[in-house]
Amino acid sequence: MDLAKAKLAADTIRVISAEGVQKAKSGHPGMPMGCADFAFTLWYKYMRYNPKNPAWIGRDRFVLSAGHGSMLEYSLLHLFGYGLSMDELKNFRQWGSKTPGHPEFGHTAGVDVTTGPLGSGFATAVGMAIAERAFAGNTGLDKAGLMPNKIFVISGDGCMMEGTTSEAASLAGHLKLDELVVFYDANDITIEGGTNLAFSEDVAARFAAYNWRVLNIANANDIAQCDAALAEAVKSDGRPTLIIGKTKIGFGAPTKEGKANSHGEPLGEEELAGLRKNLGFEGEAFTVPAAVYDMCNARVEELVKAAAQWDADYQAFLDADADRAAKVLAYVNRTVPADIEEQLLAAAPVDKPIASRASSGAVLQKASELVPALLGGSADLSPSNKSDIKNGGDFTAENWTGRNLHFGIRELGMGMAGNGMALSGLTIPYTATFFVFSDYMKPAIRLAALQKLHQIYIFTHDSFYVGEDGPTHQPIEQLAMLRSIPGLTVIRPAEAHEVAQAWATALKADGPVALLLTRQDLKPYPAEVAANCDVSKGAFVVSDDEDFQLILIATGSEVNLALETAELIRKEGHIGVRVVSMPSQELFLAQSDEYQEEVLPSWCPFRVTIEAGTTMCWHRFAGSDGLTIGLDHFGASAPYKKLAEEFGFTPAGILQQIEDYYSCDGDDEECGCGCGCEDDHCDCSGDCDCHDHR
Ligand SMILES: Cc1ncc(C[n+]2csc(CCOP(=O)(O)OP(=O)(O)O)c2C)c(N)n1
Ligand SMILES: [Mg+2]
Repeated sequence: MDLAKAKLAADTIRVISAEGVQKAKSGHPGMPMGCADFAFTLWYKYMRYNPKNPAWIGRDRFVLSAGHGSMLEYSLLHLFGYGLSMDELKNFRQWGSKTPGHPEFGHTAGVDVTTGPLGSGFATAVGMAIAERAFAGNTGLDKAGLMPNKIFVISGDGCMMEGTTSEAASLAGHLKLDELVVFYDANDITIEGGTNLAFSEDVAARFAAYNWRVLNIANANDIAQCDAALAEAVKSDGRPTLIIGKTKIGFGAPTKEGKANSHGEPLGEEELAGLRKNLGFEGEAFTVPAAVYDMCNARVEELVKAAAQWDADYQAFLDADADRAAKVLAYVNRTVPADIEEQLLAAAPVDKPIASRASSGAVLQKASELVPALLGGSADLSPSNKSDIKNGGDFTAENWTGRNLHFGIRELGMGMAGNGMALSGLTIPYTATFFVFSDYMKPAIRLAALQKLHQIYIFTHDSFYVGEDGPTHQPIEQLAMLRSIPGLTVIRPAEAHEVAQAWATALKADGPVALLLTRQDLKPYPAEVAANCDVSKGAFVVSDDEDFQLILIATGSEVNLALETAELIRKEGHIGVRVVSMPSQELFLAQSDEYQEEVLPSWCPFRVTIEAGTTMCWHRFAGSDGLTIGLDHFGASAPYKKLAEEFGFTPAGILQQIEDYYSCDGDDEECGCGCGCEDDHCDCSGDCDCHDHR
């Protein structure tokens, strides 16, 4: 590598990054300026990628965990042939640009992951490594030497401080994910000032304890030193690698270099002019010296050639063995058979009451047979989550073919790893824990939804019916939390048929899906009800009277309760009732207006929703006059049957709440109007439809 030219290229990145931020009047110039030397060296000499095919399977991955330094990535994408134009760089952070404030997967070609929440990129990279291993191990591509892929990460002080990094690093060290090479931009600066304000641990010792190899770069603003460290880093010693590089934030700026004020605001015209002068960039703004373009273009040519060679070798690998090829394609295409629903239904245990976590476990066995790309695990709760693939083997440092991951008690790390596994494009991951601990995964779930990542969450113990473990383990508000995340599909199946269909829907989805499953047994639908059940539509009728005047809408374990309540209402000679199972609000809302009207006709305002969780977000279906039955307080520690009684979750309890709400019973003598209600101010004729007169 011509060091002088490389230095010119790194300086170009600094200047363009600072100019982009200046023009946008917002952004983070300091990090790209400090990391330009390392990043350029990596992209120029070590990383394997194909700008002509950004999704190339044989590529190394680049993860900008310090996502605020997005101008660094955009400058690299511009220089290395991804077609990100200079106009886009000039349009940094503007409406409609390909250069948003933080890198966004699926928005800008070459961006392999959305980052911004610090630590998330680091932890996601661990999942990418896991998925690539699973793919390579299960297909034999590892033994053929065709998957030498590395995952390169650039992280900062913030990433090092975040808890998710600790979880992920611990797991990566345990699994000996030696394809991970993480650069730690140790500039000792964060927003509030020096890191000594809040951070004094020995990061090298910490990572060594995690079973990482730690390399140091005394001055990572020196390209030769970056080169030497990378040369070492790409030679595996069987452990993941952390390169701690000392840099100066805002390197090259006359007064702001090394200072927190270069972190997150434009340098200012004067300081920018000083930077340009210091680095010898005194022409037009946003200009790349021809020598830099030449250097990068030449490298791109080499990279494209190398990728073509890999493609040929890969094709030969596939051509040599049809079974092997089929297996590879099952991962690459994440193939799900067209008749998945029928096959899963046939595997569902529908002959006796069974907890939905257990029917899910049974269905998972079949699903894993049918979908090779499906693999996952739990945060130490697989016996409770029923999330093991029996006979799937354990995924370990030594066994890459295992389909059961053991994430350890690291829910957020697990969530982020799931994202990385989905981002790899090579697996359909699932992750599992008690539903209440989805709170610990929330930032990862949000990022999954934001990136439209196809993965499945198995959340069991989904309500106060958990029982004796008490309120810490009884989810209340988590349903509303999940439903509030745009793009996440939440499915709470009522029994085993619905569980099978929920899995089929989840496997066919194109974004994240959460399955909410019970600890307690649930009665299966009789065959005639099961025949009408269609989870993919989100809601459907499970019991109906021709002359129904009241609709009970329930999810999950409360569907049986609604059915029993309906029987009670009928028996006591009240009114005709319809019962609707609504396993997924999102899927129902995605149906046509006609279908929604068919299930919940607007002429019927008498609607009661029943769900063992917060009532928040149910008025949308109950209507403003409807009754929403749920739990708007924390649970308690007791056997679940006792809790159900106390909380009114029995047929009699539900009926009572309905009667209380629609309180007019037609024979109250105190009412002067003759309609039978208890309202002294009532002036209707008694056959009105108002709240007081139902
Ligand atoms: C989870 C999370 N918390 C807070 C922030 C806001 N934030 C953005 S950058 C930053 C400081 C990061 O410091 P460092 O990683 O050292 O970056 P540098 O200042 O060196 O560029 C903070 C707190 C964030 N992006 N993500
Ligand atoms: Mg820093």
